[in-house]
Amino acid sequence: MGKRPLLCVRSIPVTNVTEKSRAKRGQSKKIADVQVMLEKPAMRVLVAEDSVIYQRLVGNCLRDWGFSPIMAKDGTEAWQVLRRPDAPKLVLLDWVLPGLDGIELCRRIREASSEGCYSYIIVLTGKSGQKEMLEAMQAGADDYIVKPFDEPALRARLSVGKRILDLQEELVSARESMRHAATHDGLTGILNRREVMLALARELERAKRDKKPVGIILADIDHFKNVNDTHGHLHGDEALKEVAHRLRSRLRVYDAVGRYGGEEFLLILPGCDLMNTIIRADDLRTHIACLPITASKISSAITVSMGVAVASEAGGTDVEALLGQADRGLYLAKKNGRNRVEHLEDESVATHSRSGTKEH
Ligand code: GH3
Ligand code: MG
Ligand code: MG
Ligand code: MG
Repeated sequence: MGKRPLLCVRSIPVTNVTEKSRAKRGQSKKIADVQVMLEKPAMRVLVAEDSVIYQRLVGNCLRDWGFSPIMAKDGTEAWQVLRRPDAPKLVLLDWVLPGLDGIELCRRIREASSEGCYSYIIVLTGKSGQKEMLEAMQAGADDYIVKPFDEPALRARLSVGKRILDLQEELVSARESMRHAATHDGLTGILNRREVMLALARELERAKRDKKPVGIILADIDHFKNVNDTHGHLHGDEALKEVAHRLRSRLRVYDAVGRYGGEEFLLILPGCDLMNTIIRADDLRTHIACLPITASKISSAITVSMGVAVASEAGGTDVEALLGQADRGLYLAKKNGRNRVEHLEDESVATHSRSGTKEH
């Protein structure tokens, strides 16, 4: 295999066109812009290399092959880049480097690697012995190439690394989608029942520890059967999505909302005492009732009834007792005319309530 001269001016191949080179070839900017948007960004490669000659040689090769090189001239600089959250995953390490050497970098990368975050390491070195190769692989390298290298060989090994990293990215995103599907409601996108119950149990534990209250709201759409019967199930689905959206839009980051049942929602408001919980529930109720829900050219006026309950800062309230209290509040809200918020102290008749303008 013929060796290329160490330093040369390279032409940019068609597979790695930049906006500038496209313009040079007379393509219209508009088409180029669209293509740039569709192309996946070039994979970034960290190159730890102290020789200026090899830095330029490897850098030029990588750019020609559609990669985006990030150069580090010593081991310390390389490690700084690798510790960033957006560090390149494909890594090309010289062995002998000022500061940390390539083998130490391999060890550190492997020690620091977390789940779903694999780096593919190629050691590119002048050391040609089998013993050294074994040492590098045992330190965590995935591949080993001896300098001076053949370009096609380096390109081939880089494409293997890229293929493995692309595959890993697909697996991670498939796992994330599965995790999301298992914890979220498919229709509304909010937490599913199991997950919102787990969130509630967690919040109660935390509140007990921090001696803070937790408010909950059980919200149920009024006469939802009528909505389905009058406008069809598809409109009903859209209404459910919109109610979930309106509920979610008013939450703070540490609040949670989940689909508790068919047309019932559970909201968790950490740190909210009874008065705050009632005020926030009434704000949500108004936010849903104030504008009709429109989907597929059909508009329907949707209201919700709500029962609230609060686990006090003294602790000792369990999930079941809290939900039972909110459920009794909800029952009372329905009984008292719907589109309203109720809180029922114990099982007595003492109530706090807020209601909308119209009764149903
Ligand atoms: P109330 O004010 O007493 O709560 O009356 P309601 O009609 O809302 O209550 P009911 O329990 O009689 O009916 C609930 C309805 O919610 C019936 C059911 O078909 C509908 N529902 C539950 N889940 C879904 C869903 O995912 N999509 C649609 N479109 N409807 C649903
Ligand atoms: Mg070196
Ligand atoms: Mg219901
Ligand atoms: Mg209902």
